[in-house]
Amino acid sequence: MARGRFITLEGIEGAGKSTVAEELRARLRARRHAVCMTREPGGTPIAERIRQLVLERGSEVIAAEAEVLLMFAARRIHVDNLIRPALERGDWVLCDRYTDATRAYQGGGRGVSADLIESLADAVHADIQPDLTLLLDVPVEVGLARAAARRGTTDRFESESVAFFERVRARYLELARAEARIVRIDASQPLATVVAAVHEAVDARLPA
Ligand code: Z5A
Repeated sequence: MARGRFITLEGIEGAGKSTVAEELRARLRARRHAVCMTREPGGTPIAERIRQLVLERGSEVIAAEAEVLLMFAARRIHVDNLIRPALERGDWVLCDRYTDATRAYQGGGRGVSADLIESLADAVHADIQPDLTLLLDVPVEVGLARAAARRGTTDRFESESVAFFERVRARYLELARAEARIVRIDASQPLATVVAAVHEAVDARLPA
């Protein structure tokens, strides 16, 4: 059995990752691929418990380095229990956020050193790298307005400043310039145009 394909979706909040992932899943299924859709932090019962810890707002300080360690702990559990087995069975895995989110949020947003993040990435999932990353890029004000229109309460990230999200977006754009695996898509366009660009990128990079 050939290894499946691993596609990650990235971007600031409200960029449209979950919406686009659903559209992509439907298209891949119509092409008879087995698809496993998942998200980070989370994706397995224990990793989802870590997600809750890291997103909920509380009185205890969670230092940026502690946040990085929690993200990678959840990621290792997710990789071992869900992502690697799915790829080994030949599934296409669609993951809403992965290590680029740590690079952008903890690295760009919070200033954690790239050396620490890269050494953890190497230790945690050296053998599991995305085949393709779709960076849904929107101006911060667009992403935040979309997210605010839909939201109930705010979590630890959603309550961050505009300046924080500008740093996150800037790091994502730097990563896209540096890595051929990452395709930047202008996600401020109408949804149908964004979805068409995503399908085109997948067809071009990962031909059946
Ligand atoms: N995080 C981290 O810090 N480090 C890490 O390593 C990882 C994560 C893995 C998880 O949040 C938080 O964890 C995240 C980063 C941090 N926090 N933030 N910010 P999440 O992934 O659960 O939540 P999110 O990224 O904030 O998701 P979101 O707000 O749901 O965004 P989205 O999935 O990209 O957007 P959406 O739900 O598909 O769309 C939002 C709305 O816009 C919705 O009403 C859509 O109908 C609408 N939409 C979508 N596309 C369009 C277009 N093209 N036009 C108009 N309207 C649109």
